[in-house]
Amino acid sequence: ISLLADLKLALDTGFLQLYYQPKIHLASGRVVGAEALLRWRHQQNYVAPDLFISVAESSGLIVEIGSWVLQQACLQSKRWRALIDPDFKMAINVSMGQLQQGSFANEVAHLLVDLAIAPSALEVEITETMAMLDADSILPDLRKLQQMGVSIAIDDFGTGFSSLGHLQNMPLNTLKIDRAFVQELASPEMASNGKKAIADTIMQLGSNLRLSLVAEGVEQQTQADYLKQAGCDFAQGYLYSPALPAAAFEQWAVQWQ
Ligand code: G
Ligand code: G
Ligand code: MN
Ligand code: NA
Repeated sequence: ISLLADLKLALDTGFLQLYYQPKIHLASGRVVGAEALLRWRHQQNYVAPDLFISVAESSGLIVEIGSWVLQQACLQSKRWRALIDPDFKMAINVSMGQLQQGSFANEVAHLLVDLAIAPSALEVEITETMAMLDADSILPDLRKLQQMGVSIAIDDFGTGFSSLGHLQNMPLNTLKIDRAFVQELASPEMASNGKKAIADTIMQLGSNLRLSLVAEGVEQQTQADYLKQAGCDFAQGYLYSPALPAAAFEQWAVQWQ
């Protein structure tokens, strides 16, 4: 049996799961959201997301998987608005293949109405590469999403090739600073470190463009301290928690607050 056939079966039989990694508001220390991350348990083991997501993308199955992710993540966000924070926001990762269908924004709109969920409960993460390589085919959907109140974030920012002029024309709410630039913020050599300069520059850019800033891959308190004083709004990483199944996330959030 091929990996693709197994993946289809996993989607149909409930072996795909969403895990949730908390997002912390640095100024208040509160849990204000999460990123939903797919996990596939296959014959007792977890398959690496990068592997099965690329299989899903090249086969087109990502469209169906993406619809399932969207619905699960929205339902969870609604629940956590009641249970954890009234402004809770859930971020989902969206692949090019989903946006190129041209019907993603409509799908989101219908789902939010059907489930009675506020658009501000959802954030859509696209990669910098997607945004730059194929902007024309995805911009109309991104504009619709933003107009209805869904946030748009650029993931892994700093690793792609952004044209700044282009960035300014995109419907955007959030920049997620790639963990490569966050990791060295705590090193002793950081004053002379080029990666720190890039992190600082991204934060300056985000602030000038009035975007909110999320740092990914925060593992040490010294990194969080630096990010907070530099004006970064939110942080995500192993310092707080890895991605967790829904029940474990709830337990974590209750004892965190
Ligand atoms: O936890 P981590 O190894 O899960 O994630 C690996 C990569 O898989 C990340 O780049 C993330 O963006 C991607 N990914 C995780 N969940 C999803 C999903 O639901 N949809 C898409 N398109 N990508 C995802
Ligand atoms: O969508 P994105 O490419 O940002 O996916 C997040 C990835 O980063 C996932 O694979 C997740 O498991 C991983 N991750 C989350 N927090 C940390 C962290 O603090 N350190 C490292 N090294 N990886 C992390
Ligand atoms: Mn992401
Ligand atoms: Na990322």
